[in-house]
Amino acid sequence: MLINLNLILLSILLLVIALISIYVYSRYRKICNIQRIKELSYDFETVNSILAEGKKILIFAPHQDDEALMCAGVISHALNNHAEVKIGVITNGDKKGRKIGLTRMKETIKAMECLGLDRKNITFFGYGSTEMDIKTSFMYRLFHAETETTVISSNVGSETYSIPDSSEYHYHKFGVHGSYSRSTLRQDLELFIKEQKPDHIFAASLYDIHPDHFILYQFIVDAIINIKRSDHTFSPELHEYVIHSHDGDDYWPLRNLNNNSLIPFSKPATFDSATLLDWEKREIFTVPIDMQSVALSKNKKHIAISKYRSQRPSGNKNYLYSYVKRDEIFWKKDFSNIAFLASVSASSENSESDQLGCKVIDGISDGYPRFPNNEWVSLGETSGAWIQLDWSQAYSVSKIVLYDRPNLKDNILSATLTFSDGTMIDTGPLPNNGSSYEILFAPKTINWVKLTVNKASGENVGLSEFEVYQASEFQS
Ligand SMILES: [Ca+2]
Ligand SMILES: [Ca+2]
Repeated sequence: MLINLNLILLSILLLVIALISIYVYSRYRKICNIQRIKELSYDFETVNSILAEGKKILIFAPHQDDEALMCAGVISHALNNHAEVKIGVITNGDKKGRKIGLTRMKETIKAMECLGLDRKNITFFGYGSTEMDIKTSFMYRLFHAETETTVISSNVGSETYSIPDSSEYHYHKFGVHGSYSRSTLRQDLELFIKEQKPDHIFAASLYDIHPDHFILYQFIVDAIINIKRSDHTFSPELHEYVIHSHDGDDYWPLRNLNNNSLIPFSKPATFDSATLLDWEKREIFTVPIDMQSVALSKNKKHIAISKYRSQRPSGNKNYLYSYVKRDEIFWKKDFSNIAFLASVSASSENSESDQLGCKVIDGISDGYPRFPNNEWVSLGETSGAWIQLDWSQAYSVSKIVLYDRPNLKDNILSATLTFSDGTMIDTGPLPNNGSSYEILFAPKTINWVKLTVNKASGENVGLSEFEVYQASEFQS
């Protein structure tokens, strides 16, 4: 009897030891797996270097939800790293009426709270919003209004507004609602950006097909350049993101498959034909681990997007949730370009079609046919045409980037850069499609540079952009 009892106790003891061993082993495997996944799959190097502690991050959203669709990961990473995050929501998303606009503002606040961003870091600007049709686009009509002060009406009114307990930026600054004119938006944007003095600005791309998006990009670029002209030290990096690609929302972003691992954003089929961006040069921001969960009910970005209830995130074949991806992607623009501080003269310019010499320093390196008013076009000139940048002070420079007119007829085949110190550099043919042509050289101290065309094809030679960069202080 005693032997039997000892045997039973021994068996129970062995069983307990076996169960504990299995438990410890499974925990150990799980920890090892997590560590292996972290080591192998999650590269946060780019993200952490940009969204670093103390950096000022400013995110512009054309409509309420854009801040989460392509920047939820950015916001979360930045907050984790103790960077400063501010969000500016420009339109009220009120194409279907004022009531829905007010609802959408509250949805942004809820979604951002999910990411840990305090309400006080969200600013509503209170401008109008429209469907994608360019002719009726509020931002497009504002940008192309007859004068700076011409007032444009949206679907619901002609002045800025916000939710009752939180005034919009213009009212907050001036005590009155701002009338919808180009000068009012310019004033609001410049004042806001000056106040924030961001190191990094995130904004919808020039190549996003929604007019409210790509026009806002142009307003923001104008604002940055204007600020830089009065404060030369202001050199933020602009990171542009695409929400609505030329593929159309039915096709891009690719919808996520159930029970599958999250995929990265794929290249839109129309990307190379519709944009001058280089897919291979995109910045890849891997989203934080809590946004990588395939169990979407636990995925932090999925949860944040679910707060935009008025946009029916579960409807439309899960369109909005298709922005829950393994990464968020951007293209970087560097505003340390000192050409913005120069005055421009040219051998001739087409003033009738607003294709002036100064368009080589407007921050937009594109032209006809997509953006005809953002390039310099000479009046019937080829070889012999010239354009010159003059500064009121001398700079030590070591890099120039030139952009040919993007049309395939007009092309600079060779040119000479002449510098104020008497030196010269010959260029080869510029890429005909308007992509960048970079010239690096030993630092030279100059106060003007002139590009003279030696040989060209086409009838009206020109440039879409002319960038000049200072030598790094470590160069000699
Ligand atoms: Ca330009
Ligand atoms: Ca060309």
